[in-house]
Amino acid sequence: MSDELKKVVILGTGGTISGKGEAGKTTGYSAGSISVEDIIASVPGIEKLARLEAEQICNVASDNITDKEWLRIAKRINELAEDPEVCGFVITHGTDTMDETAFFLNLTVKTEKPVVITGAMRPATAISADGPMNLYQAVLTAACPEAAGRGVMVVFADRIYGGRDVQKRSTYIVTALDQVEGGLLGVIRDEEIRWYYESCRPHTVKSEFSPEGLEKLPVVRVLYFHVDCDKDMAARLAEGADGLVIAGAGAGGTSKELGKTFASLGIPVVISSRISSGTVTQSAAERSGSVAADNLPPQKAAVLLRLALTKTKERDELIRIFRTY
Ligand code: DAS
Repeated sequence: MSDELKKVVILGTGGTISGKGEAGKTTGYSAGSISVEDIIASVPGIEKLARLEAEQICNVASDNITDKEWLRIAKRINELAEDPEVCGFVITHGTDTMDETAFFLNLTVKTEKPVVITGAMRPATAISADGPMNLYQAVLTAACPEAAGRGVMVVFADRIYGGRDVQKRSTYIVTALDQVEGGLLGVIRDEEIRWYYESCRPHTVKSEFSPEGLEKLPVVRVLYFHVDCDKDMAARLAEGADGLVIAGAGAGGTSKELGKTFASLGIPVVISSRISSGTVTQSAAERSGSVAADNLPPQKAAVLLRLALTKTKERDELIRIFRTY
């Protein structure tokens, strides 16, 4: 290993990339069974890309990730970023909630050094596991000087996505991480990275949010609207919550009876769409005294609302925040 190589820190959190199961199979495995060191050891040639230092934050399926892990990862990256020897970060993570973690970190890490999240759709013990290639490409990206200042990225199946816009779009295919609208940040072919687009929404050092001083995040719940949705459901979910996100139909629609309850809940309500594509406008949200999620899907609107509520409960301020990020 050459001393001239840059240092990349890999933070392991679990997921299918660290999953073990019946040899060759892609289902019925246990996520979070292999350490981050062992995943690294399974990737041929990765040691030529960077000096790697591994830290195991946790080893869980990403459905078990909580605000505690988010805050821990953000604070740890902010601390390690001070080290001039460290040039970038990779986080190994389950794909189920990878899009939420990517957006949270995009808004809370305070460094221009590349932060790249990756994972896998097939466990390490499957035929043609995708984890090793994804990790190789993630380290390549984290060590790339041109990756600096692009916010938190997700590297998956040869593509580089922005943390704000990436979503999980399939339950099984190896290209499950994708985005619906907007451009790809870049693509990777062997050791070559081609850069294409950048989001114009502020992130990392330009974001007003910080993990410092926070031990937990406000409680936000999500109501998924459907035909015959109980009109009292919003009031039930609002009990003990700091904010509510509605996954409305179409451009944020709900029944009149349900919509009428939002203004009297006593907590901020953000309207998104269950379609996970396209925008909800503030004019539509205005009718129920709510805040529009813009083009954020419900789970990402919840991330932004939780962070926004660490600063304000004022509707005008929340409208500004959702227009900005
Ligand atoms: N087991 C799931 C998770 O940890 C799926 C995955 O990683 O692909 O999110």
